[in-house]
Amino acid sequence: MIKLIGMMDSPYVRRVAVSLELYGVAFEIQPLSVFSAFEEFSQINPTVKAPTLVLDNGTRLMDSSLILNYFEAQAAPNRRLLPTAPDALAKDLQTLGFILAAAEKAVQNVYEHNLRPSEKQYNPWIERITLQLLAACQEWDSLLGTRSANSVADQVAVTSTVIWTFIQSMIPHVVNAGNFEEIQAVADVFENQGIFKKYPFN
Ligand SMILES: N[C@@H](CCC(=O)N[C@@H](CS)C(=O)NCC(=O)O)C(=O)O
Repeated sequence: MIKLIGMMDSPYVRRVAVSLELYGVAFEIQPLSVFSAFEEFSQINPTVKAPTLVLDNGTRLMDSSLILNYFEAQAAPNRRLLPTAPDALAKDLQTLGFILAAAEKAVQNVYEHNLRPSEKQYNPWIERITLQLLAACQEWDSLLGTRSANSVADQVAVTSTVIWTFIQSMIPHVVNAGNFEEIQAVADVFENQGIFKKYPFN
């Protein structure tokens, strides 16, 4: 059975779990923390990056987008989460790029505050990543505003929802939800759906 290694407090792990459900792929989760289970995790993947996905033949995939590429490539047409037409695909990849940039900057912000002692924090760096995070959210919100409302989950909806929930759970004081109505509206629709509830952020 395919194994997904990582915990649902990682939006990248959650993104893969929800997507695998939507693809109809059977998998089991091994909920190892990249921090408290470092040793055990490193025996599966010495770089200790979540998500790590282990295929039945032992091949280890990592980086959520690479993992999803693998499954998107073999999804039946009615299960695909990305369009195939080049223009529509480019549009969705553009949106995903801004969402993932926001995710990266949000995770950097969380690590900066949670992993580094307060006397060692470097404010110019925090200011830089905050500017980048807010710029990414602005682009992300505008691009969502150009899509027609849809309650059928695709990759943009999945990624937008899990990253937004992560940001609003971890650093709501940095990213004011009231300024990003389109992103909030998408999250409100999808967090109420069964597949997202099956893999709650925690
Ligand atoms: N670009 C990667 C990011 C994955 C990532 O940074 N995961 C975090 C958990 S949220 C992690 O592995 N942190 C431990 C570390 O970087 O040492 C992806 O899309 O999978």
